[in-house]
Amino acid sequence: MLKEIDTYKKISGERAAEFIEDGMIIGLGSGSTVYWMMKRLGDLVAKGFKIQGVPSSNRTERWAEEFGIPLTDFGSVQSIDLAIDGADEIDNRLNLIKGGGGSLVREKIVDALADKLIIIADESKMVTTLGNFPLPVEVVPFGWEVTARNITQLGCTPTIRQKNGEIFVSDNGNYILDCQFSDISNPKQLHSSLKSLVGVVETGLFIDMAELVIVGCNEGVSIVK
Ligand code: ABF
Repeated sequence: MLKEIDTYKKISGERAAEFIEDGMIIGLGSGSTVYWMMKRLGDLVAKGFKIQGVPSSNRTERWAEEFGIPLTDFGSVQSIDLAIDGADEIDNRLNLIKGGGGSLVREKIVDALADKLIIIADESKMVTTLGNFPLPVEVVPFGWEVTARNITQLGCTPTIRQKNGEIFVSDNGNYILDCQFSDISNPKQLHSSLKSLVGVVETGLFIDMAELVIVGCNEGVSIVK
């Protein structure tokens, strides 16, 4: 039996699959909400839809195999028709914090190439101002302590992400600093300040990228544009 929040994720993910058309190249995001979209996409493929997916994480790639979704890569495709991805926070301008799952770099590369980006999420992800969720920042392992200290100067407390007592390593072999700001009132400026620091690979701020958000809630879904 699914918990309420998981039901919201499921209905959001399943609804997103309705935007997929035969013949599309689909950017496959990451996370538990994306799982439900991919399950539905697997049904469409089984019905004969000729779809190719570009995965944004190793976990997504494994789910694609499980659901029989054919995959392609950037060497073979020039563009992506539609990307569908999850998020950790979404503000009312549809700016996002992503990267809670640790795949922010690949997600950003996939999502940025897409003609259209749909975000799927349960209602708890909707916020007025970003920043309650610690901002994930991917950094190169070499000298990460220096990079962390430089990030602190921007007004936050960075924490090196750990998993099972070890430093978490991203799909790209990098580390992630989870950066707690009091709030993020100017996401564009913060993103650009972070990106200017040596050692920073990418931030989890996805600005002006999402076209619409499908929010799973008690009433079903609501679409935010
Ligand atoms: C990914 O999945 C991440 O950017 C984000 O951290 C997460 C969303 O989580 P979920 O769908 O599991 O709630 O898209």
